[in-house]
Amino acid sequence: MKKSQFAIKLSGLRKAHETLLSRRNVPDRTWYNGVYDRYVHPVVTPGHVPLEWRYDLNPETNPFLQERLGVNAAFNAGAMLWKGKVVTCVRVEGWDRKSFFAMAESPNGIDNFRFWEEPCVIPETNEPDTNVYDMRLVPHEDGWIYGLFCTERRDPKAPPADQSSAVAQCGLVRTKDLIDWERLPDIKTPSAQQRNVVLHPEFVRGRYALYTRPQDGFIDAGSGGGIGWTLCRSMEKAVTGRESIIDRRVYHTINELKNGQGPAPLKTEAGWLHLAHGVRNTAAGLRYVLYLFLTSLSDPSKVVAKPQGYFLAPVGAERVGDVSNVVFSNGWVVRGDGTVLIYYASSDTRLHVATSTIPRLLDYVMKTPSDGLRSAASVQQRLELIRANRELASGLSKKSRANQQQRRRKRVS
Ligand code: M1P
Repeated sequence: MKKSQFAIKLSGLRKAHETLLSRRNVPDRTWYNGVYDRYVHPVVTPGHVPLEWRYDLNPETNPFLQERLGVNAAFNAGAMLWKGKVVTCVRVEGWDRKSFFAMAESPNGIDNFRFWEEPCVIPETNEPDTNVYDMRLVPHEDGWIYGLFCTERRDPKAPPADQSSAVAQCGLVRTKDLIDWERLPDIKTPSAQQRNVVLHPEFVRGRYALYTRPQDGFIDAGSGGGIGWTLCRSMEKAVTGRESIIDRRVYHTINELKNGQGPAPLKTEAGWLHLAHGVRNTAAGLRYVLYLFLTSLSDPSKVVAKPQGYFLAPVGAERVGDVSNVVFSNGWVVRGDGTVLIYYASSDTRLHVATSTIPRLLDYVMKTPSDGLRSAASVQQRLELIRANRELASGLSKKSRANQQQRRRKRVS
């Protein structure tokens, strides 16, 4: 390619990139459920990743302006408020299948997400991570911001023919500025495998509290499995006690196969509000959806309300991607104006936002019936709703007939 053509091509790439980054995002008016709003565009995609991270921009060394280190996906992001902006710690996956973390910030949390100049540099331990992903960013009351993420290494016990078995554990970093990350030892729990480990943002009885997902293998059928809960004295050499299950997997529900805590819970007047993902089996493979539940303020391990079914499932284009039929969330924040920004990724490919408020979410969690676990119970729930609506409608029509009569009588007199 001639240098002049290179310059024209590069300027086109820059323009297209800027157009994507500055694109306004608006609520999707074709969607309504009263619980949350969806948005027309995803908030972060592989296309948002800076050109400098993907292309060698030197015409001498890259005369064809080829993409050298492509990005396959930008998804599952931790989130928090930072200096008046919303920051997300995005899982960026390269063409080489390895994930890494990169901060992207937005003034309103809905559009104009821009990556910081360089990705996060996460120090390794003596046992290097093969792959890292799904960071939960947790500002803890001890003053540190913690990043808990999944670290995967090849299973040392796997024979050479098996090149996919992994051991997953919870990697841990802490920071004060989201730039310098101090690596701490991986969290040690009694379980052979850990994913979706999340730090509770406050001390509980003077200890750090963790949500876990104990597993022996791919799924832990033995103990029943579910979202676990455990305490530990220190995050500097975190060794936890026994895990108890606070939200169990249940046959023929949205989380029959597995589930995991999403981001750290939000503190509300009514209790700790939790966002989690549930996984069920289908003939077409696994289906990941999001659900909410509420735990007690005095004991965050005690579930006090849990609506039946899912809160958010993939729709439309969200259904398709690298791992289709998946929504996953590890980040949400409450903006200064009370808006809850829920970051969810679709099909392991790109990141979206849904917005709501604490009163709307609490109304949903506390007034939606809990799971009846049987078809007959589901019919009863629906009958109650239908009959209450019928009564309401007949009450309203009686009232409006009475009002009409009253108006007529007034006219005559
Ligand atoms: O592919 C769907 C998700 O699978 C894993 O989540 P979990 O361990 O709960 O099944 C993770 O790899 C996650 O990143 C991914 O989105």
